[in-house]
Amino acid sequence: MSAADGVRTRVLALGLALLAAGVPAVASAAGGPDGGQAGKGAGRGADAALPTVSPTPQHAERAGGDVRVPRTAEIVVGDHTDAAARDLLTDVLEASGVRAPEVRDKPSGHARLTVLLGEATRDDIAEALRGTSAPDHAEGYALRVSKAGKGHGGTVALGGTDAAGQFYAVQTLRQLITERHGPRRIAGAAISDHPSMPLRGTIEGFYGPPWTQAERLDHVRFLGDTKANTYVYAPKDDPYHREKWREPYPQDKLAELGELVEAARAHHVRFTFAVSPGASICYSDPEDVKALEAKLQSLYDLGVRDFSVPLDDINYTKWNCDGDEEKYGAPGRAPAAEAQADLLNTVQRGFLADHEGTRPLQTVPTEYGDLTETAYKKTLREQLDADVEVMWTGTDVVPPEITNEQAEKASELFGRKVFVWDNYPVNDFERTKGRLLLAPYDKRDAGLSEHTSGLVSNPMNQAGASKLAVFTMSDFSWNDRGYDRDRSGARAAAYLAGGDARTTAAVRTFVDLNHMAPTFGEEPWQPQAPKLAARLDGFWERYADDPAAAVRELRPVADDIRRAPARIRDGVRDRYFLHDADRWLDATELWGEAMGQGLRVLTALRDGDDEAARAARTAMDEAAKKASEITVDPDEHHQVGPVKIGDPYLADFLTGVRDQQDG
Ligand code: LTM
Repeated sequence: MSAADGVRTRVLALGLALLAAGVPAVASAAGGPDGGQAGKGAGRGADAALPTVSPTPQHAERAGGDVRVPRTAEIVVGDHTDAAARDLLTDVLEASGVRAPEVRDKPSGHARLTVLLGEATRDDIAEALRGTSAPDHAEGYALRVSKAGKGHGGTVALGGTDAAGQFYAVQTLRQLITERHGPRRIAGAAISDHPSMPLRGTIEGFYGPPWTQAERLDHVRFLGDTKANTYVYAPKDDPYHREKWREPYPQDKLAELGELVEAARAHHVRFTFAVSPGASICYSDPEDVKALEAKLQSLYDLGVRDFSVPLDDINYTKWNCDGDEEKYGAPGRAPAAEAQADLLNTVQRGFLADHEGTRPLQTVPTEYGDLTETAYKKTLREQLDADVEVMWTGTDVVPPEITNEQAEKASELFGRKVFVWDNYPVNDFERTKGRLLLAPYDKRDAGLSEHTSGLVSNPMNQAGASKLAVFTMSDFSWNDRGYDRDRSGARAAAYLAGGDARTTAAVRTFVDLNHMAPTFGEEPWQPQAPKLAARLDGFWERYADDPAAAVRELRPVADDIRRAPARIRDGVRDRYFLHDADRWLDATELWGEAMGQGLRVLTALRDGDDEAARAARTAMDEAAKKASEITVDPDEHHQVGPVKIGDPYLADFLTGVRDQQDG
């Protein structure tokens, strides 16, 4: 089995788990431009709500009753049917119980289910779309499910504006198939959809242990599932990306990159190769420019068509060679920008212009995290080729918020719409020590799509654990105006849980305990454990008032925490997530145990049973001690330290119990 096959198999494993369990049925177009409520309630009829689709479609509505998924079906393709979309469709139908769907270039006329896949303008597709229009927008699609007369069968039309649009139409269809009440059914939907932002996805741009090849292969498949189209390869600790940027990749590494490029393509993800020469380049030396282009060429030869030359985290007020001083003058912000613009323009106007199929160059300027006008930004704005995409992290590098006003200002400063590199959920900086960052995306203005060219997440050292946050970021970048943080967070948990309700609830408990997102400053931009904090808020007052009731009310919270790890280990099929979360799951179980024992202490004290109180206290302290001794794996985490769970709330609660006992 090839790696690409392996990736496809995993698509099935996860997508199918979701299909098998059925996705929660709620209105899918809420908040979209049309704001349409898709239906009235759960069920199968023409009046029922549609299943939730993520990312939220721009426009979705009920078009009729559900269509039952039969044992046999035909996929009708044409000259312009996208191969990746066709393969995914085959997988989706097979996973829904169709035996070996037949791929044909004309319908036989007696299939129970016919799925038309291709460009939206193809005659048969246009007719079957019955007025559901494919938006005139890159990567857009139209989808319509029509029931055949009084029978059980029907037709599904999947029409893309382009090849990616076809793939996304199938990703939507995957989520319209449910089996909530008997046989699997396709919801009778009419959807017209397109992304709000042209560039969406992730940049592996953190310090510390880079992802493994297996994690990256899994990740590009995941990005495809969330309709994200970009993965930027920029791991700071790949020596050939930064320090040894002049040196070619060794053959084995090149082979891995080639495999990744193919896998990304199979999921409509643009593998974007980044090489970061800024720490040692001599801008004025033609040999250095040649070395850079040779590196890009080696990746072009593997099929890469998207490139980036990041210039972040370098000293730009000193030159690396005398030649630069001769050419650009004494070091300073403006000369640095001039030298950088020269280099980037050479790549854009020379190398990329000469290489077929390439898209505009991307860069990260050295000033990437503020909104101050400087000689550096002015020079870059005036001299950098207008086609080059410029990244910006938001204010303060790890921004507490990104507003439309800020993005507009950044775009003015750089003379183009900026491409947001959002440092979330990255956990390579001091304040993230011992943390997984799992909260849904938040505090980014609806409307950012009008001021930016795209959004990528800089994720955690842990690829699998990053999926929860990245899922919600993909949702935002596809449809920022339709984004709803709670709905998206719930969908992300359900995705990981394969649609199983109990596992989804356990994942959400775990997310709450790992909710805090620090900034570079003192104040976190996402609070820790908001649900737990709310449950503990006022507990001691309530306990003083009515101890039995207070303990009774808190008991399910402790039980949920203690049981969540086992449920997650049992119900989540994603081995990358389970691997990454392992130590945090261990700690969660122990904290849950400690909290439960703490409640026993309180009950025993109330009953005047000192012996039982002492025994529970010992068990509580032991569990808490074990939990606080668990540390991160230094091979997988840049910031080493004890793992953090629900801090400080859990530890504070135990302190409160001790105070009660010790008087
Ligand atoms: O954000 C940028 C452009 N550069 C670096 C990242 O590589 C790093 O992961 C984040 C978070 O520490 N901060 C940066 O400044």
